[in-house]
Amino acid sequence: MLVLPLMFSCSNDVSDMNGDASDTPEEDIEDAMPTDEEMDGDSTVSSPNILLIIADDMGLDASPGYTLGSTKPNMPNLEQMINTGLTFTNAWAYPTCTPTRASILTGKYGFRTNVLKVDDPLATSETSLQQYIDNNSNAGYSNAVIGKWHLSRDPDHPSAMGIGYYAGLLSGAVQDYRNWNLQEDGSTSISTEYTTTKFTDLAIDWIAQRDTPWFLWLAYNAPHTPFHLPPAELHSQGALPEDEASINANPLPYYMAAMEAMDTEVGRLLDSMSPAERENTLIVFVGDNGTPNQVRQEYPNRRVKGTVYQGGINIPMIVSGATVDRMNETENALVHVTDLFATIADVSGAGIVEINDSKSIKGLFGSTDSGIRDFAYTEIGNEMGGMDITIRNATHKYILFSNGSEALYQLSNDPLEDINLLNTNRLPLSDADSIQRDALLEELNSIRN
Ligand SMILES: [Ca+2]
Repeated sequence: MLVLPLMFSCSNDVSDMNGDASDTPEEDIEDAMPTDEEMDGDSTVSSPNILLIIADDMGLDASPGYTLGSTKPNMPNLEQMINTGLTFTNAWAYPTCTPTRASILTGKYGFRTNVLKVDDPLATSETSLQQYIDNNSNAGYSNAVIGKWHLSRDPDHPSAMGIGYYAGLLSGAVQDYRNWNLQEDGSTSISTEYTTTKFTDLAIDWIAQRDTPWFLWLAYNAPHTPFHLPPAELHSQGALPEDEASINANPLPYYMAAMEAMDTEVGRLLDSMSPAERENTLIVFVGDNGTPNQVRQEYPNRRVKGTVYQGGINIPMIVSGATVDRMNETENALVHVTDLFATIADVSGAGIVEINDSKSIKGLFGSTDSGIRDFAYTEIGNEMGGMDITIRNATHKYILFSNGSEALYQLSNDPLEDINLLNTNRLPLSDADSIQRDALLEELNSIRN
């Protein structure tokens, strides 16, 4: 009989819950010893540039390349990435911004870093992906983070985490996309440029100055709220009314417009690169969490951003460019945003394929036959110190909510989680479902203990 701890409490200090910049002492990253493998040993590409594009609150139902959702933005540049790359259908993130970003940056689940919900600050004692590459790759990568940080409000935090150049938005959102606090090199100014355009300009300028391989983490705050009408030349949604009542009455076209504007600007960024540089660049496009409730399409009400239901955690992930040989293919393997740490380190020649909670998915870029994960895990903390946690395998998904209630879904038949197999009117479980639940609980215990 499996024994599952029913309540996993977050150990967050209360003083850290309001998003200030205080550091919490944390366990250090466990050193994973790099092997002596040659850099790029299994690739024909030499030290590719790495462009990680993070979209903010772009759910699967709003993403080109995914069947869910009937209204899609016009995103020709993302569609080009899909047509020339690999689309992951079972990528999981955290349900909100901050823990997803922390898990990419550290390769660790949130329960290990105490970054479990929005505004939890990431301790500077953690080793960032950029520091890891600096310490373990001989390729001389330069790195930058441009755009939304949301891992601390301390202007010096990106630098303390080993980011070579940081410019963008420290906090989780702007009040106005055309009037916002721009942070650059530790100093703050007011920018009246459209954020998506400004982040793109900063990225173009930074890339143009590189003379070594580079890793750019480009985190747009689009299409996060506030819903708004972007500059007309950047989108195809037309001259929508801009008053708040109209936007609130029907936010979907504004949400679409913000994604289209992002895509237009991504196109401008890619066009700024020489053909050779672009060819030698791996592009990872990923959403940070699911769809906001106001603009959800097929997901049930309130089973969206902020929850561990599929609408909160199943996010778009598309890889294309250097090191990606599979063209216009979809991949159903289970992956987690935490895996981007090991994947990007692997691509950079750091000599690892697994570290902390992170497993490199680079093998999938060229081949279908690599089982990276039998299980995927994620979680979300709440203000009361509790957390909802979930784990899935190829067919089933188990959720343990902070109040102790449980759910089990057969995702392979029930992708929108209509039928909780643990509802009393459904019990007892079939033998087959029971075996799946036990396997999920066993793995959950293994992760958490
Ligand atoms: Ca987000």
